Amino acid sequence: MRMGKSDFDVIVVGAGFAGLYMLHKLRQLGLSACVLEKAGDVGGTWYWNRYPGARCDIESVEYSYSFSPELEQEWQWTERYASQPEILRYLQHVADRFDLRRDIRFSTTVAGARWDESGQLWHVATDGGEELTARFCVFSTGCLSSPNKPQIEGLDSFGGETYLTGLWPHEGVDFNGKRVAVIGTGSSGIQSIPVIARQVDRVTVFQRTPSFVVPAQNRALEASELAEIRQGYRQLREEARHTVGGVARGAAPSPRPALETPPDELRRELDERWEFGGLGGFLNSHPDSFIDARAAERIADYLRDRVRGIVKDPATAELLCPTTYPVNSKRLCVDTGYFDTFNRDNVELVDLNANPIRQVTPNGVLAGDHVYDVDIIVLATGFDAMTGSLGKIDIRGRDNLALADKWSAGPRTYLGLMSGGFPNMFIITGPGSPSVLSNMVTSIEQHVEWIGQLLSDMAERGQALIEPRPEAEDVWTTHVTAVAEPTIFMQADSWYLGANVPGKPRVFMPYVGGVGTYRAICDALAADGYPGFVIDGQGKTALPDFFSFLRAPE
Ligand code: FAD
Ligand code: N01
Repeated sequence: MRMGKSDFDVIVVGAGFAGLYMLHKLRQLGLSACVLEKAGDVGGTWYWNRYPGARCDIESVEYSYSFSPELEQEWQWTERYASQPEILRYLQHVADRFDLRRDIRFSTTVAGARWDESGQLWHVATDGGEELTARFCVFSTGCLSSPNKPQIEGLDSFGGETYLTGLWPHEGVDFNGKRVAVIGTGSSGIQSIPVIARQVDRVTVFQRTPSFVVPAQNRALEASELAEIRQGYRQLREEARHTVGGVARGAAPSPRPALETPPDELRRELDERWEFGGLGGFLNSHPDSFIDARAAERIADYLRDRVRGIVKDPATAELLCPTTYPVNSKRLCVDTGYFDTFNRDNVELVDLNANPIRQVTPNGVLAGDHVYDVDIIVLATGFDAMTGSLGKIDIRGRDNLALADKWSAGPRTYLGLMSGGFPNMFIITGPGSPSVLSNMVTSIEQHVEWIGQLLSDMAERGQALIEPRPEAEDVWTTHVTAVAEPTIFMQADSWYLGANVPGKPRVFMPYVGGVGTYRAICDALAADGYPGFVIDGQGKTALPDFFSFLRAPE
């Protein structure tokens, strides 16, 4: 096999949680690596999403790296759910502590990546016209990193200020005394609206679909609590790696299905979960609620009653109650004071189902027959999830195959890690892996470590080239759809399904099989010599065995 000389062993695209750890891992393996990052610094999600109220919804002691026990012991989280500035400081600290910045080129957008068959290299082109080469290419471009600007007539002619939550200005926004429109009531809207409402003259919330929301119950972390967590940190992390959601500190699943629990008892149990707070309280509460819409409805009833108990105006409360999709079929939102915000005099809710936005005028928003004059429009309108950032890069594999063409009917991967026809190219938390259904740091670490192990095994065996077998990719893609099919995830117009982006194929993208199961599958494949992959033209053909891996774990 003829191999050209490359600038680097590996080029990594993106310097968020995934890219930073990938770089550190590659250095540990003795490989030369370069990270290309569009932003001016590290942080990814936490660099871009600086909107007021932004914070994580997985407890920070778990939404953090586990790869370095020293880092784990020395970093002091101040709150149960850290705010965006604190998470960004953490990632900057990681970059400094492991001296990562010297191999990262900031303010560099990757425009294209082309596989060179004769040289067996990736040619990676930047927006500045530079071309770099590497034997391997890792895309850690993020699942929620391509903000969705809605196509609303007149939006660009608005005379005031317009901000996307996912591209928030570094200098902040002065809301003092302003009239503000917030469009969108998913997680970003729900986190930002209460904070914005406290600063402005008036905020008008434009809601198309209400969200199911549970309280964060955020609080300062006591030193004694942190000390206790640190003592058992290794065990906690190990537990998390084998759970469904990548989280070990969440409330345990209920012993009985929701449908078999008497109503009073269910309410008491859900009250406890409400007091526990966060995603950890509700995510695994009743497994039957993920497969049976009637079970989901019982939990939905509880959450709607909570809304009615908080929001004083009954008509507003009803508008804030979701009724058109099952709870958990979209990502549950976690709030601090969201519903109570609607009891303020300076907050108004506009139901876009009754009064659709007709256009944005130079002075405000025309919805139904009413013009809402505003100074600022905040677009909390979400992301082109999982495939958005990859889709903006012209990625060409063997025979000039475009990834965008290959995925035109939906993403096709083996394990969410690789796609056939794109040799030596990896995706971290790609479609087909648990990814956005989990604590993403747990899933990122698992992918980085698995890729690291693979590269190390290949180096040891003198191997240079890897890609999935087409049959393996078919099996996996079918499996990802098959496990999602019977779940309530298929019953909502969610971004998991690409339903929020006009024209995007409707395919359930993340793997619902759970973090622990998925890890067991990946580990079993690695231990068995990577069946399903072609390595240097050779690969185990034992695809029937592959199915036993799908049945073995848990
Ligand atoms: P990102 O952090 O998205 O980083 C990707 C990087 O790639 C970005 O810096 C981007 O600039 C860069 N990039 C993309 N395209 C290019 C290109 N063409 N050229 C160069 N660079 C490029 N997950 C959880 O598990 N728990 C949470 O509590 C949680 N909270 C969240 C809150 C918000 C507001 C959002 C938006 C997401 C949240 N997530 C959460 C998901 C979050 O995205 C992940 O947890 C994690 O931060 C992803 O890290 P990453 O490195 O994979 O991707
Ligand atoms: O985006 P979303 P997000 N006109 O897609 C509305 C993570 N995250 O940024 O549902 C009017 O959930 C849209 O309405 P509808 C987390 O994984 C986590 O809030 O399409 N409205 C919806 O209400 C999350 O799931 C945190 O009818 C329009 C909203 O905009 C993911 O990121 C915080 C519209 C978009 O909601 C995405 O969350 C933030 C239009 N043209 C993000 N277009 C944490 O809490 C869209 N909408 C940790």
